[in-house]
Amino acid sequence: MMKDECKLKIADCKLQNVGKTLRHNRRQFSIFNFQFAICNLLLLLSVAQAADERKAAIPFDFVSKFDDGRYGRMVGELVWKKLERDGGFILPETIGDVREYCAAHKLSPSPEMELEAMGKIVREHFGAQVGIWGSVERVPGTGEDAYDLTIKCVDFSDTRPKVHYDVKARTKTVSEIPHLYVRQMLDALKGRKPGEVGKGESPHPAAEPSGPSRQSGTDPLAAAAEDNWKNEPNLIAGDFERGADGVPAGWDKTAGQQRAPLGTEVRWTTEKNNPANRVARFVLDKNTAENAGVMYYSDYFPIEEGAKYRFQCRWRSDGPAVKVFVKCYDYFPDEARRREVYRSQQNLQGPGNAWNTHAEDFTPRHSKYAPRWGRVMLYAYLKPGEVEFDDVIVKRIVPVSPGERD
Ligand SMILES: [Ca+2]
Repeated sequence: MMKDECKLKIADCKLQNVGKTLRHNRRQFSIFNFQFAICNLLLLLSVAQAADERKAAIPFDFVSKFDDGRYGRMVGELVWKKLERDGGFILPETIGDVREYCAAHKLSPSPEMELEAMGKIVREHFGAQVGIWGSVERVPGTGEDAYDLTIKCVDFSDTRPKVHYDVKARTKTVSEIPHLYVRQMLDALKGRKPGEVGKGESPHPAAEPSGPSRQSGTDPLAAAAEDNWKNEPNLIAGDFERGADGVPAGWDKTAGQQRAPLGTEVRWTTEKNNPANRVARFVLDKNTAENAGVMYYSDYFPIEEGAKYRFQCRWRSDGPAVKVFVKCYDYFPDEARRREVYRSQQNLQGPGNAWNTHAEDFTPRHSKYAPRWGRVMLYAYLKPGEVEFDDVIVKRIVPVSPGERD
């Protein structure tokens, strides 16, 4: 009985491996059904490989100790995307599959690992031939663009591994990672001369935007920022759904220049014509609109200097002009208080009497002080009328390095 269980486990393992190989070959073998899969494991493996002579390549998350692997995952993702666009290799469906498998089997590929051990991971665990791995660490005390980068790309098809690329470098700008080193690595792997254009590559890579942007289609780092935008927690309570005593959770008890209690210039109430949704409503008379306007603050939330954040909100105005300030503060012990050292001023534009969505990125910085907390100030002025705000979001979309931390 024990023996049978053991055999069953081994068979199960093999099946899982075949499943993995099949996934690698999904485009060619999507028509294979389970019935066929169980008929002969070995035959299937050889058929699959004979039908597709491309090698299987596994990009791993890069090590980045400085931020618990966040940046390393972005670089791994970047390599995966470039490989996919470049074509020519069988790839895991997502790098997330590689990540999960490594976590489940306690595998942590790093540049320090012996090639033999790495080959075992690539060949035996993933049934693949080529492994791409490395590390990316921020250089403390230098500008935000300096990283110590190690990239290794090795083909383990034969008993003697073939090293296609093994480079250690310190970057001058972040864009060198995709546009210089990952590109060189791909050229080396594909046996291209440097500068020969790969499939899906821009012939003028230097002209591509280097930083994350909302047009993430061409830049894998930007795509990682968009993933963070989806998955990171909101730093403020922005939906105005919860609260007590007429004050929404996560926001000030008072509003406006006179710091008046909520209920007049700013009201925590339901959306007009939609009692199921709660919003923050500003009500401006002519005098207030033409003078100080009305401002309303969120609570403080922690921020890190040098990280990139995205602010977003929905708003609707029947007259007043609308701005948002994300103000960031350092602590001044001599004054025993926080003081504003950075602000992102955002001018919201859109048709009147309609819900608009505004989104804008910002990176808190100060040459001398360290912005540590942020808070959102919603602001309306210029013309009398009413403004509703809802779904305010602030998320960190690109992490910061410890080189800039205290
Ligand atoms: Ca709401």
